[in-house]
Order: sequence, then structure tokens, then C-alpha cells
Amino acid sequence: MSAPRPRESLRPSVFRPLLRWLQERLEGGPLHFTLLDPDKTPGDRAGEVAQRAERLGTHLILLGGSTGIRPEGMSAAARAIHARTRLPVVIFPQGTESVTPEADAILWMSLLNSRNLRWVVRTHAGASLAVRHLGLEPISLGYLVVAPGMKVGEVGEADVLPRDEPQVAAGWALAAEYLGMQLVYLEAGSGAPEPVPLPLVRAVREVLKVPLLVGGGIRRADQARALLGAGAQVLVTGTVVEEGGEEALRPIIEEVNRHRVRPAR
Ligand code: 1GP
Repeated sequence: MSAPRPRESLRPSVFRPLLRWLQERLEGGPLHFTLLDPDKTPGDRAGEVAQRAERLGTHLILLGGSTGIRPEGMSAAARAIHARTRLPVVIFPQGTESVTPEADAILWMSLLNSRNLRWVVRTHAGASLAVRHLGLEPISLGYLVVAPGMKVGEVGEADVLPRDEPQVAAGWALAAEYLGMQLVYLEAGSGAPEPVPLPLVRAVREVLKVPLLVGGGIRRADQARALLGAGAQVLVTGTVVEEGGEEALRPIIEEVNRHRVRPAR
């Protein structure tokens, strides 16, 4: 029996191919992604929060979390965000439960420094045919968890990258690029007391050709400015969106947009 044929996405994406959309916008400067966890910010509420983030100037919504993710929750949140914004919605997967045809693409992320092959490639092997069947665009991403790693470091069974060894991080990031990853993400873990250290970002940026995303623990504009100065091309914030509200999010997004030579939209 042959595998089911891929079909046009159930919800044809206006951003397709999203990777190209992303690369074009990155030519004009850095981007800000808003991470929403449908377990903490479900359904219509996700739509409202995304709408506010869009008004503040965010460029894309990542949908996902480390625990408690269900396909129905992902779909409801994605639908609500599409109803209220014109932002692309991209799956930030926890596992097969994160897959929804309502998204514009899925980050095909491999937690490279996990001790468990489940997070590196095994879950992917179980989900790839479904993703193809749904017509979702996969964007490969080398996901590197830096100390302290927080929940994702624990759940993902990561040997977290040390904060004081920039060349170690550079080695891992370049390995990801050489493996063909289209994006690399340095992750300190959601709610980390401090973001990824600047020397790590600098060392990784120096060797990498593909876009570099940085997230975890970004709460203030001065941190955003420093990370952008060190070479981060996409900043991801989650906690500040869900807990800090508009006042906390605004200066971070403003900082990202101040670094752009032309608007993203
Ligand atoms: C998730 O690192 C991001 O990948 C979000 O981190 O919740 O600390 O913003 P925060």
C-alpha cells in the first residue's frame, strides 16, 4: 500500500512558502516572534493576545508549549488567531499532538542536544507522513537548549549547553547547519532568569549562515537590544506576552523594529 498523496493544505496558507517569506523579511532586519501556549492561553483568548501583539508590531505567532498540548487546543487557538490577525501561525511542536492543519507551517525542530533520540528524530519519523498529508510546510530547525534550559531542558532530556563556553555552542550550531537545518534556535528555556549569554550568540552568529533565533528569559528592551547587537536575527518571547501584558511587550518589539531598515509588512 502506498502512502497517502500530499494535498493542498486544508487551510491554504497565504504565506506559502513561509521559509521564503521569512528570508525576505530578514533581509530588512530582525524579527519578533510571539510564542503562545494554547494550554495557558486557549482559544479566543489566544486570538485576543495575538491581536494585541500584532498591533504592537510582532511579525509571527508561534503556537506551542512544553506540556499539556492537545490537537483540539492547537486548532482552536490557530483559528482564533487567524480570525483576528493577518499574522502567520507556525507550530512550535511538543510532539505529534501539536500538529494542526490550521497552521501555516510547522517548525520541524530537532532538539539536537537531547539524550533521547525521541526528541532528535524518532517523533519526527512518526509524524512526517501526517504532516505531508495535511499539506503543512515543514521548516527544519536545529534546536539547542542552553543552560538553565528550564522545563524544555528537563522534558527534552537535554545535556544543556554551558553558558560560559561560546565555542561549544558555535560547534553545535554549525553542526546543525551542516546537517541541513534551515534555522537554528538558541533556547535558554521559557522563564529563564537571564537570556542566552551574549558571547554565545556572537560566537554562533559568526559561524552561521542560516538565520539565528534566540529565546528564553527575554523580558526587557535592553536585553533585546544587546541580543540583536550580538547577532540574533529573531527574538522569541513567551512569558512576557502571557504574564507581563502590553506594557512589558511593547518596548521589546519596538526595539526589534528599530533595528529594521524597512518595515516587515
Ligand atoms: C520559548 O524561549 C521561548 O522557546 C520563550 O521564553 O517564555 O522566557 O519568553 P520566555
